[in-house]
Amino acid sequence: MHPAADRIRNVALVGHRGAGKTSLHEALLFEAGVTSRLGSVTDGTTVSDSDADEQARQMSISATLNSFEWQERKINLLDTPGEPSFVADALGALRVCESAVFVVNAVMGVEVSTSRLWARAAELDIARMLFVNMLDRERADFFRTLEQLKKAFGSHVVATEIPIGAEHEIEGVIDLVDMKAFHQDSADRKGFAEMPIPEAQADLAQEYREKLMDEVCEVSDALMERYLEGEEISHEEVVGALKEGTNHGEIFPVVCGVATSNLGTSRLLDAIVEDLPSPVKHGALKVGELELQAAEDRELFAFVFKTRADQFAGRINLLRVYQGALRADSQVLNTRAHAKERIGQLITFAGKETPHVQEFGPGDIGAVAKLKETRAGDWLAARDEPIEMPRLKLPAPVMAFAVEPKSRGDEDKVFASLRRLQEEDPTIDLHRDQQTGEQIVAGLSQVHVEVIVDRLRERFGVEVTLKPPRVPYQETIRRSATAHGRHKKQSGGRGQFGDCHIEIEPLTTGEGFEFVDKIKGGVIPSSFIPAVEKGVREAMDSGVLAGYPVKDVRVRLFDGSHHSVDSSEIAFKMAGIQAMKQALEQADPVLLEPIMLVTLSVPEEFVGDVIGDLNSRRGRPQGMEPVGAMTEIKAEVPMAEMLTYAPDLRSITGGQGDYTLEFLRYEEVPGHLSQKVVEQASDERAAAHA
Ligand SMILES: Nc1nc2c(ncn2[C@@H]2O[C@H](COP(=O)(O)OP(=O)(O)O)[C@@H](O)[C@H]2O)c(=O)[nH]1
Ligand SMILES: [Mg+2]
Repeated sequence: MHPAADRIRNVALVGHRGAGKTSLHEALLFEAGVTSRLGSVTDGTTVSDSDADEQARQMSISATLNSFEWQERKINLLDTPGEPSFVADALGALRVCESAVFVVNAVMGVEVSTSRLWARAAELDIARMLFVNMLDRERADFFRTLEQLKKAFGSHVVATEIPIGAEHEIEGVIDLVDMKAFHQDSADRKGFAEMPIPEAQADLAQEYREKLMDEVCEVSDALMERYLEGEEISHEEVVGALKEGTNHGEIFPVVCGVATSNLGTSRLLDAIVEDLPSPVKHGALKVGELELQAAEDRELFAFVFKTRADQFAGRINLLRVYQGALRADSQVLNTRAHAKERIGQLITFAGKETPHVQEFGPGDIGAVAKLKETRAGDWLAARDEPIEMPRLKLPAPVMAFAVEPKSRGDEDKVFASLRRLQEEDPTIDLHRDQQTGEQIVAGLSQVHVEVIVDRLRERFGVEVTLKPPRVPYQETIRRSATAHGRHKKQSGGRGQFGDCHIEIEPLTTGEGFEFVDKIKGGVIPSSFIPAVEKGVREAMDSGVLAGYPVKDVRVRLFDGSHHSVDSSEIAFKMAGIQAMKQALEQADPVLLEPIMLVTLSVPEEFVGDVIGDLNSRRGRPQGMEPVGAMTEIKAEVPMAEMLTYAPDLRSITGGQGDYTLEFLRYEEVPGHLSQKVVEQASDERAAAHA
């Protein structure tokens, strides 16, 4: 019916943007016979990156799943985006796989995302293998890259093959386990034929064979002893130890090739099957009290790791079965919504085809369409069991834009479509601007938000314009002050009366808000005190300087009075607002701005220009270090100076620089700049009321 769990390999292709993951994914599908032609990223003809925006930008934005057979195993292969703005999909994919193949560019070596994703894979404790790609390129160097990898990820990174030839003369590889050489039969660009180890490389091969054996024998003491005594270690023993070591993160095998000419891919497929663990071998998944085992005879638990919204096809959920089996035409429970879901068809992906299957067994990964409630992060189970996957640590959305529909009346459609895109991308934040009422879309970067706009158009047919991002300023106070608020109205019948005295004082940054009730003798009845607090909070939503939210203030309510007939909640709330506004005016209010940590990766020759530019943006460089062929620069820069940085960095570095932003903290805006923000806010208010 479905493949046995020990015959499944779930593998994520991860790495820095441009290392060749999508091309490798394409080559693996071609090699496995899923497709009959090798597509290319430059022509926009690959199976993965099939979205129009991915083709236009020549970069992967979503994870793509394809399933196929190799050596009687089922491989579920996930191509993932390397661009940091779309890291959610890469992390989501890593989480449901036992293993990852890190794709590394043999010219650039270890890059920023390579290291970051490595750290996440280590946290998730998954088996890792590396594919050194682009050996055909000028200045590509397998051995230099290997040394870099060892330096970055430790001595357990070890080559199981080395290339024959280099750059445009790359021909094939030497397998260090069997000490056999293979070259590509260039006629059909498929498969590998055995050849004698070239004379000139015999010594080199022997040297690297020994390095491999040193690592492999470390896996078991018994093996090491025999190895040191010069005993023969059999092929089976080497393969067994390699697999054991890889599964436990004690060995990280390195293979190599050229994705775009399908060189080395059949050997990579062999290595995936032989060295990487199956769901059974990798062991149970502990989630809270539950221990999920990839076993047939247990009840179903399947985790939805990705949702894709589509105007026509509806919602497609990608899921991983951890235990039991998921059947077509069955009923399961969504444990978050506590609701039944009808499972219709089960879908797999194989190139352009989407064959349906009757069942996904334990350990398998596949898709299901048209579920009502279910979305990424949910569990589908046989019964309503409280189960929650630990949350992914994702970067915070720091780049906000206001979106406006191009045609009036499309507001609801825009919002509904944004909501659906948010379902598939947890790093999107949607909210309304308190002051302007504008719909704000925040993402991880400018490119991220631009992609969201493209998707609104392509998938939902709505056109929007982006307005320059706004900085989420805040306000706070620098000293204490007291104030009196009194709301009194006498108009005919019953009047209104509320009266309060408050004192406010600064809290340390990040403490937020504290309300202390110091009323004695019931001068304000306790039933009205929450109303005063409500008023105070409302006044804090929009500060007295420029209308930004007020933070880090303690408010002490210490006196007041009431009237037995005329007092009401609304009257005390009004008094609270009044008192707070007055108090803020007198407490030396200041404007705060978000400070970001910007991490840049640029070629060395641009470092000077990039730092100079950061200085002109009030940036404070924090350090610099070489990472592979690039230099990584860290600097603290106010968000206000980084709003449209992407095109500037692109022009400084000729498109070769990358950056990410991370929120650090709020800091006071320098006086002259603060004045500008205050003036701008008052102009905007004037315009809104005109
Ligand atoms: N010469 C050469 N180019 C490659 C190779 N692999 C990928 N490329 C090219 O490098 C670019 C980035 O590849 P892509 O697969 O999109 O990288 P990804 O971002 O890791 O998915 C594309 O233009 C590919 O055609 C390779 O092995 N050799
Ligand atoms: Mg890609």
